[in-house]
Amino acid sequence: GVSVPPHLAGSGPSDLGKVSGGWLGPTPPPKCLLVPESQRFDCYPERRVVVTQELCESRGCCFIQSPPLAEGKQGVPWCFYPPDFPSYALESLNQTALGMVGVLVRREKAYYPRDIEKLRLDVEFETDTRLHIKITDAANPRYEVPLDVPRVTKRAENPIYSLNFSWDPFGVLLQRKATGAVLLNTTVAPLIFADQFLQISTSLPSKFLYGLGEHRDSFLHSLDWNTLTFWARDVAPTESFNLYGAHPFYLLMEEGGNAHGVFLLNSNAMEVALQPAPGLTWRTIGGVLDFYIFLGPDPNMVIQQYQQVIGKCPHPNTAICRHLLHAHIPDAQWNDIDYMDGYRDFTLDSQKFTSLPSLVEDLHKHGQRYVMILDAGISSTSPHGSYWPFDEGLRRGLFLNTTKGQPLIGQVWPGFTAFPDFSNPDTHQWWLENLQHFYAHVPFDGVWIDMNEPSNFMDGSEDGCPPGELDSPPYTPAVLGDSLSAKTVCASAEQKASVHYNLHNLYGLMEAKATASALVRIRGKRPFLVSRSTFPSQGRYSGHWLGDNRSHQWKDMYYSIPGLLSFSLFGIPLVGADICGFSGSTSEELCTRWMQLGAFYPFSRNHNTQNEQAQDPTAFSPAARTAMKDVLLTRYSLLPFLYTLFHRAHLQGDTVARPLFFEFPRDVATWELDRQFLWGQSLLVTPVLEPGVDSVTGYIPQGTWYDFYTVRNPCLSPEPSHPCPSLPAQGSSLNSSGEMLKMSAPLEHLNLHVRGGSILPTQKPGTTTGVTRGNPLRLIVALSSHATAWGDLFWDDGESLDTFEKGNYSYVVFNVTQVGCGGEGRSGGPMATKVTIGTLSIFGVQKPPSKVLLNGQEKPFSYLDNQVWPHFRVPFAGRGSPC
Ligand SMILES: *[C@@H]1O[C@H](CO)[C@@H](O)[C@H](O)[C@H]1NC(C)=O
Ligand SMILES: *[C@@H]1O[C@H](CO)[C@@H](O)[C@H](O)[C@H]1NC(C)=O
Ligand SMILES: *[C@@H]1O[C@H](CO)[C@@H](O)[C@H](O)[C@H]1NC(C)=O
Ligand SMILES: *[C@@H]1O[C@H](CO)[C@@H](O)[C@H](O)[C@H]1NC(C)=O
Ligand SMILES: *[C@@H]1O[C@H](CO)[C@@H](O)[C@H](O)[C@H]1NC(C)=O
Ligand SMILES: *[C@@H]1O[C@H](CO)[C@@H](O)[C@H](O)[C@H]1NC(C)=O
Ligand SMILES: CC(=O)N[C@H]1CO[C@H](CO)[C@@H](O)[C@@H]1O
Repeated sequence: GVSVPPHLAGSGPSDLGKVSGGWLGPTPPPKCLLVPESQRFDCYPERRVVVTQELCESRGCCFIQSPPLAEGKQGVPWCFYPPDFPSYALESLNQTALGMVGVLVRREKAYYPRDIEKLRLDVEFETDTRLHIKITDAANPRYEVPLDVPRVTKRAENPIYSLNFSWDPFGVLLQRKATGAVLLNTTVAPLIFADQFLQISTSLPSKFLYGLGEHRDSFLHSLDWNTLTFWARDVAPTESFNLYGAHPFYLLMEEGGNAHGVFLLNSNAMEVALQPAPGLTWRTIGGVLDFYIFLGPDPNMVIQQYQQVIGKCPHPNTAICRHLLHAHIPDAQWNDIDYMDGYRDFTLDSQKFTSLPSLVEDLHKHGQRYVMILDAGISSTSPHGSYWPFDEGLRRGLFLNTTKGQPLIGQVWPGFTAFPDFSNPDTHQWWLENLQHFYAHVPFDGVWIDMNEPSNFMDGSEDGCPPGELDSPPYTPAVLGDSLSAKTVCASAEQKASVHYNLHNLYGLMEAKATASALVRIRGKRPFLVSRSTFPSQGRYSGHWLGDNRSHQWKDMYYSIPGLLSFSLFGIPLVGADICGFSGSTSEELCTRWMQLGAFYPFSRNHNTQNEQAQDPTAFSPAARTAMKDVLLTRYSLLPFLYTLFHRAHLQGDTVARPLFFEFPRDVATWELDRQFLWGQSLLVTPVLEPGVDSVTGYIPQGTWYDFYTVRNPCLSPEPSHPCPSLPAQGSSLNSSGEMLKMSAPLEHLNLHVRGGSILPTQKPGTTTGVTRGNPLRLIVALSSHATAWGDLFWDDGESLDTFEKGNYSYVVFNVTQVGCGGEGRSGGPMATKVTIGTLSIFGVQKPPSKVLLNGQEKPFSYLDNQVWPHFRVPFAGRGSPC
């Protein structure tokens, strides 16, 4: 049975003094003193109240005051759960086809209103590496996020985990069979499941925890009493605030290098409290507790398994290489809201932007693209008498309503605005029609959707928000502004699928879904879309830029790397920050360094605000301009490699920009690194992130690494010339035992290293992706210490829909062994003939070869400084040998 703590019997605000029976005064009860500080789970998380002994004891919790910390700092909670705090008990547990179903019963009320007495527990052993645990109200349906997770029909046969329950109090115990590591133990604190307060805590097997976005933080989160809040919010990225998107997913590294991930599928306002136990508490104010747990065992596999649930990104399109016009390497012109008439979506400023249609036509003639912004809010006032988007949206009833059934009016850039309800399928049709009308004038190639948290310059609406438990819930997570309606719409706003309270964090996802499908309908090609607000599964529809950061701060540039890596974990590989920063004025040094880093953002775009120092390459000195141009050309030369990484992301959920520990999970030294990252398995990027230096210290994991510039040098001339132009001296490869190295990094230089054992497909860069794509391939072979190397290439036309599904692509595997090298095309189709290998460079060859054969025929070659580059050019289709 449940043991009822004596101090709870008959407790109520009126008999506080009595029930405490000896609590008041200096000595807390022994059971409270028994709880070590790191294990104290917060019983009074309300941040706007300084908890007193009375308040704490009214909840039946232990109160031990510790010295106050600096303003805004959290520490050991003063009010925490005693070990015997009442929780649920597991009453029955029956087998089902996929797992188990159980009943949880609470016999003792907790302290939030509408405690749910009886819960249903569903456990599904979905795969050998994936477990699904759901806890919900046994009697009444509750809001659930409509994510179409592929159904599993067969119970996992040999799970690599074992699951046990504690019956009373109820708790989940999850272990990795191979190591016995306890991944979850939820008996560490009581389970609470009230209508608007759901809380579950667990111990963690280590302190190496990542994910939990969107936040501005180091990649590795601190577990030193750190609370992260999830509620989509428009604010300049700031440490410890809830930001634009919500991703309740974490990845954790276990001792020995295994990894697991946990995803809570819940869209309500939420927070996660981390503590040094190490422990974690999920606290959400609605929905259900719906967990997916991924057992890896390596971090790459965790992310792949996560994407089997939330979905993978679509096929890449060539838009992964966009750049601002005015740069010497224009690929795409973007427009912020300035192109609009009065900042109203789907309009054109008739003074300054009359020529936009012909500009776009001109861009297209030169193989360039045009991408414009759309804001979520639709102007509700029409200075010209009529404004179709609003008038028609109103007529069809497509906007968020107030509780009185009127469109909710807030304020954004155009002034008063209504907010489209993207949870309504009719809104998708109306959105498509709006885009079609605009496309008829301006044939855009992609869209970036902004202000879709949704952002509102007013709190709630022009009339505020009505009283009630949606806008003023019993518990409000630690959101910026202390209110759910801070700089957004009222939580009580009505939407087709539910109340905004449940849908807020899904707004950007639902808008992205509508926009991506409209783009496909209009253009018949792969959609190009980036969104500011995001939620799990967003990667299927859009990429993400990391918001509006500051041009004058070096730390903003650093934070873009943790941001990049976190979104890789979230299954949104198309991600990048505004290069050189958005607001504030940049400097030449910062902008040069940022261009170098930004050239390796999967989504690479320079974006500035108005009335600040220009920051495109032409705004700077010739030296800076050259450095910027060089690094952008380097990016373009790597397009085939990057494109192939995106293909693998689409196919199996691989990451593109990757933390070092994904490749070296057993090397603990890599677990904290977030000032460097990899492209795929094999290209290490070590940017300079501080002013006034000409060197950078970075970690070089164990193995052979080659300096990228020495590697590519002989191969970038238009035709291989013989003998090759002067080469840098030897020493371009290094064998690391896994160490921090100081590397030269003058302003014009970005450190890039190619991992031994890899083959990178590259191309001579052109001024646009289109021009680049027409050039023959140059294969860079970086031999391992065993003289082997491997690489692959995916190639198609870069924009048609479903090329992979239709088989209209080339996929070539390159494999170098000690006996020779070969390539194998795994599939064909008309695109296969388009791949031509122009140059091959083999790096790390210890002595000159006697001859080089191509399909049995001897070919001339050059050898210098451990590099061999045969001279030939071969159109490559299907099986055969390019070398
Ligand atoms: C488990 O089975 C028993 C006996 O058939 C039944 O009474 C109980 O309701 C079942 N519990 C659940 C959660 O289905
Ligand atoms: C969990 O249950 C399995 C059997 O399913 C058992 O082998 C294991 O020892 C149990 N673990 C714990 C911690 O009770
Ligand atoms: C789970 O946590 C409880 C409470 O802290 C503890 O007593 C128990 O030993 C833990 N179980 C395991 C298997 O770690
Ligand atoms: C909002 O109100 C309009 C009428 O003003 C109605 O047509 C529409 O269905 C309402 N939408 C929702 C989600 O209640
Ligand atoms: C295959 O791709 C090529 C290149 O874009 C295109 O011209 C052709 O129409 C495509 N064929 C099919 C069957 O889709
Ligand atoms: C490369 O070729 C060797 C020898 O044929 C083979 O053993 C190896 O599996 C191949 N590697 C890959 C990744 O295809
Ligand atoms: C500090 C700073 O520059 N903040 C700005 C960041 O960008 C937003 C726009 O989204 C501005 O409103 C902030 O003032």
